[in-house]
Amino acid sequence: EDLVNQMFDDLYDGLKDEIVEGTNILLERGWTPYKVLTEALVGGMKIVGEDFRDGILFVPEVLLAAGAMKAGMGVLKPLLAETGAKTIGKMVIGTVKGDIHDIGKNLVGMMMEGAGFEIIDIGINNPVEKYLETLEREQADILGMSALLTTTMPYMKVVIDTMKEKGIRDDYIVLVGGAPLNEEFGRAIGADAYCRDAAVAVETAKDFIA
Ligand code: B1M
Repeated sequence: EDLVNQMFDDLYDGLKDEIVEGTNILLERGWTPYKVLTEALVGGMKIVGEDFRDGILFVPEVLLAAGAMKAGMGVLKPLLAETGAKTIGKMVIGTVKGDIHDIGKNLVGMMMEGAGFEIIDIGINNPVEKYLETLEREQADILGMSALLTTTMPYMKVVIDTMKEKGIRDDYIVLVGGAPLNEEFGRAIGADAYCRDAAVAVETAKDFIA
């Protein structure tokens, strides 16, 4: 699709209004919100990520791209929310300490909400205390942690180890995700599951809750 390629360019250039417009046009053409999300927005962000890695794009440009991506996600959010679905579980989700990446986490939250979960989003840069106090206060079923940096992903183990020390590890389903993680890492730190993407997070959460 020409429009999708145009949206890749617009996301790359951080053009919010154009991304909102492109998102709406794809929806009008009958694309499902999920397809717009994964193929146009996440697809575009992948290109941004590659050029960021290769030193072609820098933080200010990537921030603009992230802003445009969020604007597109804003259009899709209400559409992904299933109407009238009763709550099937409660999840506390946040990005770990030292890490400010939040797009993936937000996306997981959106999709989980759409599938009928209640989401308590505690944002970015979360110390272990914040996770634990929120889990307890909210009487949540699931803890979701996100990390995008190889330097911050070990913090997930700090959180899980602290839960073990306090004897509350098994009170919760612990799901982890983020681009640098994998299945093996999830197992090694004692999470219940590693979730490759938002759709997998939804399916995994449903399996555990059932
Ligand atoms: Co950053 N950054 N960044 N960045 N950034 C990466 C992660 C990087 C891979 C880029 C690169 O070099 N190619 C690299 C990390 C390298 C490494 O660790 N080895 C990197 C770096 C180095 C940095 C800085 C250190 C750069 C600097 O300052 N020199 C800095 C760190 C700041 C910090 O956190 N302390 C930094 C900053 C930033 C911006 C602020 C500019 C911006 C973030 C804006 C924001 O989030 N609001 C940014 C961005 C946008 C990226 C890339 C380009 C895109 C990330 C993204 O949003 N992807 C990223 C490149 C990449 O990932 N390839 C990069 C789209 C999103 C939908 O995917 O987050 O993977 P993702 O989420 C997926 C799955 O992973 C999964 O589901 C999601 C949806 O399918 N998932 C979960 C994620 N969390 C989950 C939680 C779950 C379940 C599934 O819980 C149950």
